[in-house]
Amino acid sequence: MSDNFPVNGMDAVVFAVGNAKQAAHYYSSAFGMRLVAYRGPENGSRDEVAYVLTSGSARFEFRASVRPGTDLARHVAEHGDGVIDLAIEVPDVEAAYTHALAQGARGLVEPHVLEDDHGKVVVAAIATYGETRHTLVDRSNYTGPYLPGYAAAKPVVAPPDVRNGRLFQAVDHCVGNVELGKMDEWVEFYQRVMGFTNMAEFIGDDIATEYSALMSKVVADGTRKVKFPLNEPAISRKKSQIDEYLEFYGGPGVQHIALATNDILSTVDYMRAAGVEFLDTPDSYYDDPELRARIGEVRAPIEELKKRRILVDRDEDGYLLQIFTKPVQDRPTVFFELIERHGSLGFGKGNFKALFEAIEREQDRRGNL
Ligand code: TYF
Ligand code: FE
Repeated sequence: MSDNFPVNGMDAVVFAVGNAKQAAHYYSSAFGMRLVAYRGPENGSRDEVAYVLTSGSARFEFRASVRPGTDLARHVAEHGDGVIDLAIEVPDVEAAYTHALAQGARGLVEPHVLEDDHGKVVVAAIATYGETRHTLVDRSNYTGPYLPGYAAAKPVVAPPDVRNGRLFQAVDHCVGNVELGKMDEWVEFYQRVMGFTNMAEFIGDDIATEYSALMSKVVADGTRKVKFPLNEPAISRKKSQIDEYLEFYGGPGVQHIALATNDILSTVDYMRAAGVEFLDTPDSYYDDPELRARIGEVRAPIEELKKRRILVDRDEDGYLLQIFTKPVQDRPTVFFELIERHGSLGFGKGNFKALFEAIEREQDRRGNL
């Protein structure tokens, strides 16, 4: 099968925030990330600062405006802290961009070359849901810390004292929330523009009306390195968690970023000790004999998972361990997932009920009707 839109993987998750200096500290101290690059007034960026942090192959950039009246300042005023760009690494930016536009994508930045002493990077950008974009990046001829215009930076805190000195090693998937009735349009967008295909896991009407108040489908590239679940609200008794997001974010946007770890137990311990809040799971989840029978043997005793509120799911390919943070900014919008996969390619279908009940308890605490 010919691939009109080959991808190498996620390049970066770019956040617009009110205070990038403090965000860089939080993601260093609580997520164990390593500051690698900086851009700001000191090196010719008049209006914006940017801090770039990595953990394995995962790369986050935090951008903030240093003066009023910029588009970044407007974005943060409107949406709060959030994700503005899911940048994708591609082998040929020009070809990917041309194909995307021919398939009806809206171009935001024409392909162009950025250059400095470390080499060349080719970038372009297309629009996706809400104000979110996909920058397309080819950094195969570049050796600098991030992009031309960014200077190498020194870590702000010591690396976490865990195996490999990091808490996670990759971005597993990035989830978008879109408006009621729009999920299928965006699924179709990724199929048409990027040649992505539907993965088996989805939340349809049946599950939605029973307890989740959302519908969800997953699209992925052929190699499954880039996975984008898409959610839309479903009509339900109470306000859907997706409606709550859309209201507080002010439109569609990125809901959660899942981070792949190979030691979820020590990662959760570290992040909790650093002050990150995770969704709670009732004891009944772990004491349920049906769950115990279904998940069988996993690499850690159930008691250890229960202590940390880590969820388990098993399917025909294997199992996964996962846990979700509470929203990480003032608005009930963006949150993170930690996921440790042992064969399973899924998203924790067996946990949807327990997870959505936990999210709803948090919604109730915020006064959701
Ligand atoms: O990415 C997923 O599909 C899982 C489950 O609002 C999920 O992490 C789906 C929707 C949602 C929260 C989690
Ligand atoms: Fe997820």
